Amino acid sequence: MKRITSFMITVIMILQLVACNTLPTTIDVTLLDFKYIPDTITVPAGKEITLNLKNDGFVSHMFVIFKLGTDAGEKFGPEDEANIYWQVDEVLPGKSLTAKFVAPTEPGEYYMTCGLGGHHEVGMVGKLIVMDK
Ligand SMILES: [Cu+2]
Repeated sequence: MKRITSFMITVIMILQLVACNTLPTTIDVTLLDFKYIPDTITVPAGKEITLNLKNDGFVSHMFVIFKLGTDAGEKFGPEDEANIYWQVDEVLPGKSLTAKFVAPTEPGEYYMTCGLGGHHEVGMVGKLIVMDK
């Protein structure tokens, strides 16, 4: 019984290791009016992330990641600038863009939104989940 238990623990540890190592560093996100698909992305902490953004909407969109523990509150505005971790300024409608950023080293759930006029307010938000490598 003890042998089976330690075997199971080993299997679980290996599975966790495999799961962690397979966290993607290339992410595809489609921008629509007014949402991100997917709206939750998971990346490994501290790794360089390649973000492929495709705007299938009729208006421009941004991709803004906030610092841990901050969000845009009710309304996105200039007062939020200090809380921005990283951003893509603008993806024009019908266009694609690839950008790279280094994921935060601190694991957690980071708030994402679109900083263009009123998009945050109509729910163009998402979540970046940073996991320990
Ligand atoms: Cu937008």
